[in-house]
Amino acid sequence: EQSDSEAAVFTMPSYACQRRTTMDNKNPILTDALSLLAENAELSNQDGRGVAFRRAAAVLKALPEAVTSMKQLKGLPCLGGHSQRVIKDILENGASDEVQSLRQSERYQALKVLTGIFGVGAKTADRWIRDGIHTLQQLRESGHTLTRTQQAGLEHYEDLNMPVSKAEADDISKIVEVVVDSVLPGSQVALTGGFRRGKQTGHDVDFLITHPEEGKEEGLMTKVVSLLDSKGFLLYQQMTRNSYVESEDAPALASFHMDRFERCFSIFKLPKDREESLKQLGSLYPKPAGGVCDGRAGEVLHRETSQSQGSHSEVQEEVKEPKSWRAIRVDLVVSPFSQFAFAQLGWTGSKLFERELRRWAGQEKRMSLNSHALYDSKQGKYLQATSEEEIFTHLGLEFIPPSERNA
Ligand code: TTP
Ligand code: MN
Ligand code: MN
Ligand code: MN
Repeated sequence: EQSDSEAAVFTMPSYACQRRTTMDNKNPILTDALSLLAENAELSNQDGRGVAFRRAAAVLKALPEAVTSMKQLKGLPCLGGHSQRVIKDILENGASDEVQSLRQSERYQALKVLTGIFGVGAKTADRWIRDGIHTLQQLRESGHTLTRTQQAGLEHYEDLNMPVSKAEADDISKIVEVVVDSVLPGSQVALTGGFRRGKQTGHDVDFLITHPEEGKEEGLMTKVVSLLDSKGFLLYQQMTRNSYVESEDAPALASFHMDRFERCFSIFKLPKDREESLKQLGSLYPKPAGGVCDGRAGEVLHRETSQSQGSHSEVQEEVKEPKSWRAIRVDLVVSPFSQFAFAQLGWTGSKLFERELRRWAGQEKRMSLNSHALYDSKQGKYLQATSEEEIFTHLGLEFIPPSERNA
């Protein structure tokens, strides 16, 4: 029997990018509570408080075992008074009153519902709530003008709020690979974001696309998106241009932190039946003889199609057929090959891990890191890298693989 005085006292470095955080969280009740406080702060435009709660949650996510007593925490960084109070409440009473009442509050629930619409952020949701709008029904009846993005978000609300499975992410990967390869043979498509960190579900699927010959990737996004669209795979798409130019001088901070790749925020229309995806790819698949084929696309053909079995045997005229597809958020990013390592590091996440990497770079190394480049202010020059490992080395950090960036 371990008494309080014998329980291990934890220690850890203060930046999340100095720690290994797997998906195996030993303190989910504590971290859920702190994450909810963080989310509420973010939704209330209190970003500073939000980050503080995110950092506290991340410290607990990195612990090797469950916390049993407050004494174990005294050597840990990033645990402010408020976070400690919440942890103490949960350890002593099994729950935090503050978190419970927040979770049940009308305002929090309305914020969740409204920001659950693709294209609606905290500011918009807050404005609507002040206009008395708390539900989707009230929003629809309000006559508020919605952006094109918000209209799509509202239309596909249910699907987009259903977690994306790894199997669905893999199905979309195949489609994107076939389409990208047919537009520009030799291109590389990499799954990034949460799925690269080993998550089993996500709110979207993130892809990074490049080509080993620098410059060949220019204009690629437009072609990929129009081919996806013409094959019937897109319900919505919003493209933005690449405007990143490396400057000889120290980059202006504001613009340096903005991501400037060719990118596309989209909503995919994924057939539930995988055979249907193949039919939709049509002549792109299988590859015409002599075309470049890396063999991976071939897997699509041999996948199980259990969902489709028997679904066409009986047609009842009066019963509405269940929807044969599902809407899924997909982010596509095109990166020049020379920036690919930075793009990969910047888009793999987690968001807190990214934020901490940039904070480490600035505060500890006088460097600026973004998804394009690493600038060293002391040497007055950009540092090149062809792998994530090299970037960690430039930053004086031990390499942390994607599966351990779940801060
Ligand atoms: P997300 O897709 O939002 O998050 P995620 O993949 O970690 O988790 P989820 O399952 O909820 O999808 O973002 C992925 C990474 O992309 C994140 O580390 C931040 C980065 N990113 C940018 O660099 N620029 C951007 O404009 C956006 C939206 C994300
Ligand atoms: Mn994602
Ligand atoms: Mn997300
Ligand atoms: Mn994303």
